[in-house]
Amino acid sequence: HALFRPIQEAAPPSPTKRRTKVSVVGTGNVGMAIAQTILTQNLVDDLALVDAKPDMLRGEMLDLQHAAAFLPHTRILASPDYSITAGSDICIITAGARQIPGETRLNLLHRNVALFKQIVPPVARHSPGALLLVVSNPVDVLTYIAWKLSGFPANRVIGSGTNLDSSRFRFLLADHLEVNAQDVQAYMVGEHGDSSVALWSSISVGGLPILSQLKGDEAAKEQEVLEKIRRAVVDSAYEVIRLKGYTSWAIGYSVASLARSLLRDQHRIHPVSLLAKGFYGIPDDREVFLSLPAQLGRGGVLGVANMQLTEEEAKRLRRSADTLWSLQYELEL
Ligand code: 6V0
Repeated sequence: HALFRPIQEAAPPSPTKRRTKVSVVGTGNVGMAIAQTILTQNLVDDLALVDAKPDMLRGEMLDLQHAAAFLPHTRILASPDYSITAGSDICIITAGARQIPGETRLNLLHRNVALFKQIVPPVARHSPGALLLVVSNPVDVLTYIAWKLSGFPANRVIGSGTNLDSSRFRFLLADHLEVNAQDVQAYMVGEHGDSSVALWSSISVGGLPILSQLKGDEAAKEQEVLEKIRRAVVDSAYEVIRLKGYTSWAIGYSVASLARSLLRDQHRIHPVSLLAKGFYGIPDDREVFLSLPAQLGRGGVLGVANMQLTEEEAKRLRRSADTLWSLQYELEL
């Protein structure tokens, strides 16, 4: 179409301007929530989707493309073939067997290790310089598996980990303290899910520490309320799954915020699953991925925050490391 006449002596586009690309492998509830949040936040030039179900995948691609008139200019691609992901900056893996009501995340492990053997090698081959961001559960073990199968350096393999647990924690604390969740600083670390560790001393609102200001009885009472909130965080995934069958919106926003920090080299702190050996007394021979507050940027994990943990908190982290290590020990890769 001659809708536009070319201008005289137009210079070709600058060869240094690269398109940013994110791929999402697994376009179920979680993958699509991540894809749609990334799209609305204008994070990438190209978004590639991969799934093992070609019809559903094409349907999802068309449905998103039909929203082009309302969205920033992003090219949306989809194929069951991994070549569609070539040259990605970030590959997000959400493919997996879904957690069924009442099933623990660890029960999913064996089903998902087999899937990762099909997924990770081609992803790594087509985007050798990418960051891998693992979301499928059990996320800490599967991030370890993705690290092993990809051969990538550990700083480029990240699990979404307790980033979501921490945002649930911040929401519930904000509700209890009647403040805005964005003003609440609070971290959950360790294993995503049932054994996650709440860092009580990390809780502050607008820079004001919560527990250290209270004394005696008051502090003990508040500690009791906080413990209830911690339990509610752990239960909340099960509750949402029981009520609607799966979780999607919060994990979508949570992973998109990780993608933003990574792509835009923001150096922001997020609790994510990373190779934790050597930190907080976890022995060097324990090659496990656990969530710790980390600084994220274009190179992946840039550093791990040096926090003051109580002996009890550090002990719980080490216990999780032992549990994960003994689980991983039995897996055949
Ligand atoms: P879903 O809706 O069943 O989607 C999974 C998708 O994976 C489906 O579309 C499948 O077709 C696809 N798939 C299966 N095998 C393959 C394969 N070999 N190659 C490509 N695609 C494949 O599940 P849902 O989206 O609800 O959950 C996905 C995963 O995310 C599960 O493991 C959840 O447990 C996990 N979550 C992790 C969270 C976290 O905080 N880390 C939070 C929520 C869910």
